[in-house]
Amino acid sequence: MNINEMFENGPENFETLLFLYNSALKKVHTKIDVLRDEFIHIHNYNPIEYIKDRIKSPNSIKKKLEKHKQDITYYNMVENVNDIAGIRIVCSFFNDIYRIAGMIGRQTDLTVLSIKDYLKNPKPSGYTSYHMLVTVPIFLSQGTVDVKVEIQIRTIAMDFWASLEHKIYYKFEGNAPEYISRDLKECANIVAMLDKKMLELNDAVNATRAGEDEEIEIDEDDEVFEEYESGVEEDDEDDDE
Ligand code: 0O2
Repeated sequence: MNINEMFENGPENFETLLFLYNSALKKVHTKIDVLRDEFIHIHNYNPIEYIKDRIKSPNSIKKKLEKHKQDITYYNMVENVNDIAGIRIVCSFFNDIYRIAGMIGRQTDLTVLSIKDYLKNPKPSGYTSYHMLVTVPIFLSQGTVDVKVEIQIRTIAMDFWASLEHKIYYKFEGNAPEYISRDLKECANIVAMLDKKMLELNDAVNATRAGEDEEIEIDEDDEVFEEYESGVEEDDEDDDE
């Protein structure tokens, strides 16, 4: 049951709406924290740099409805504004994005409504990120309601670009001169290159570490190991005498 069904034609006030979206945000945030902790526990590696969450401001909700030529009603907010509750997961490396998305997708109490993969298909602005629209069940005294949360997953470099691009465009109220859009697009290409390079470096370091670990792991042909083994045998012989 979604919010509009639960309240038969939409919630009666903004506070109810906020309460529901805040509850959903808390639940998904905790879920991601647990997945991160489990990942560290198993792999001794933290793929997440930081997590941010926010409830969309009333003004931004209004603007979005206006953009979609919708009346400003609670019903329409629930139905048509998908990112009232939003969580952003900022991870270290490009491949962590799909790893995290996979972990979220496998959560049986979340329903994935849609996925927008702006990594494979960047926006014309140069924007890259992985968006998942999910619903999470919130258990209330009069029943269970499914609340939408938008999850954005991106690297630190992508987040840096998106934050600054957002600020620059905001200043121009969407009417930035052509050279600004072109330069921002160019910056997005640099960000993509940076992410690729960082991933390659990380892979190279991991490969070297794996090699070192192999060396440390007892190599039975190793001279030191042979000496150690022969020493043990000698001791045993001594003991037998
Ligand atoms: P804010 O301030 O982050 O909340 P929709 O209007 O949601 O039905 P849309 O906009 O195509 O359709 O949805 P999409 O692609 O999932 O994008 C929603 C959010 O992604 C935006 O929310 C931004 O957070 C981010 N985003 C999308 N495109 C860009 C971009 O070109 N630059 C930057 N910096 N962010 C982008 P809001 O509500 O626009 O903004």
